[in-house]
Amino acid sequence: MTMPDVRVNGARLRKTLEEMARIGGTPGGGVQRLALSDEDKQARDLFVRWLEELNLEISIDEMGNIFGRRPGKNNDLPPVMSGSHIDSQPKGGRFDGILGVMGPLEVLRTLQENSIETERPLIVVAWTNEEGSRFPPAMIASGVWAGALDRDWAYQRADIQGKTFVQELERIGYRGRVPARKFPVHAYYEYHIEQGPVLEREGKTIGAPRGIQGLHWYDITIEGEANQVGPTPMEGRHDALCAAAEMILKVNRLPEKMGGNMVATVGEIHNHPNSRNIIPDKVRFTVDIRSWDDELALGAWKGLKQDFKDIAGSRGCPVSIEETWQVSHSPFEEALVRRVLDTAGELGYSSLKMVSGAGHDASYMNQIAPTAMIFVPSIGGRSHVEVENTTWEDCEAGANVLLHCLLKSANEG
Ligand code: HGY
Ligand code: MN
Ligand code: MN
Repeated sequence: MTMPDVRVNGARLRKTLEEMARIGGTPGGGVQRLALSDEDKQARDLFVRWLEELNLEISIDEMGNIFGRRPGKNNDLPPVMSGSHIDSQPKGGRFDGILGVMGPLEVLRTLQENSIETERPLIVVAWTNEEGSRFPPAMIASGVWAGALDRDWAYQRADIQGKTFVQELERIGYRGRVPARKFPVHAYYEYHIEQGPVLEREGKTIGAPRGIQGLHWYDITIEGEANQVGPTPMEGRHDALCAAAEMILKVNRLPEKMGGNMVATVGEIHNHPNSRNIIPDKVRFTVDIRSWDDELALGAWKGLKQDFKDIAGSRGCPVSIEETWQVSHSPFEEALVRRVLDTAGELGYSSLKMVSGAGHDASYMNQIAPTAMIFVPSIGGRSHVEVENTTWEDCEAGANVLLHCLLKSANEG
């Protein structure tokens, strides 16, 4: 297939990323743009302004998802969509998510300035709260849009201060009236940094994940008995933090115990009353289990849950467990994955087929439409940290692959 001789404007893409990185920029060179925060609003406002400059049809749905639609020659055909997220982790990186929103924006700018029309409409989307750090779980808004999560359940998810998703969505002025409900999509591409070490280690420029591993999130609460640390004998204590410590080491040892390809992590913990001379009486922590093998992950969780109950019993510290969120592994449409690899080759970029260890909105889009992702290397394999970095050349390369994948999909009957 002859490729139109068009490429994105790498300098302009860099400029948009640098401008976005100033919103919520942190002293360590990262960003803090928590979902539905003032910084998220600021970045959303800028993104909407850029969409308006392209005369796109803009719609904001009841989960705050922002869609910018470019008409095609035949607007009765289902559109081709590409997007990711604007929100970040606390002290997160300058590329995670935002590259996948600025990339398709750059593609639309390139098509406009070259007066290139496509058969199908094209949509760029920014999904709300992909990270799930402030309002768990992750990918909550693409999950509601895809019909996998309930909107009212999502609305009531609360942050650590007890503020709900819907209150904050309302506060920043992005609670749209358009129903957050799926519509037919011909193909979905998500452009994203790899967030791992593989592409850099293999010396490849473009990654084409064959899918995303399954993600399981659990919330554990342990009750103990507070007391003065001095006079209280060790015997007979109900120390919630010691119970948690035993459980956390069980999580860490789980992948080795289960064998097979799995990761398990405790990333967040809250200790109460968190005073050095009071025995802790309440601890809450999170469990994140991921594997391509859903059965392995579910089996691992079953055993871990029993371990938690045994530890709680032995320490007289009752445990309560919320099975917060499970999304199965998402194998992408093989033909679209192939298209990413072929397009990279046609453009002269090296490429590698792989699996995504990180979760993405593409997990839910994969339930609605043929889906594929385009990865570019993360320097040092680092992400969700302020030093997250990707070369501008690789950002441009990935955007060129996205440009031509979108053109191919938007021009097929
Ligand atoms: O958890 C993830 O992998 C994504 O960053 N939400
Ligand atoms: Mn991301
Ligand atoms: Mn992330």
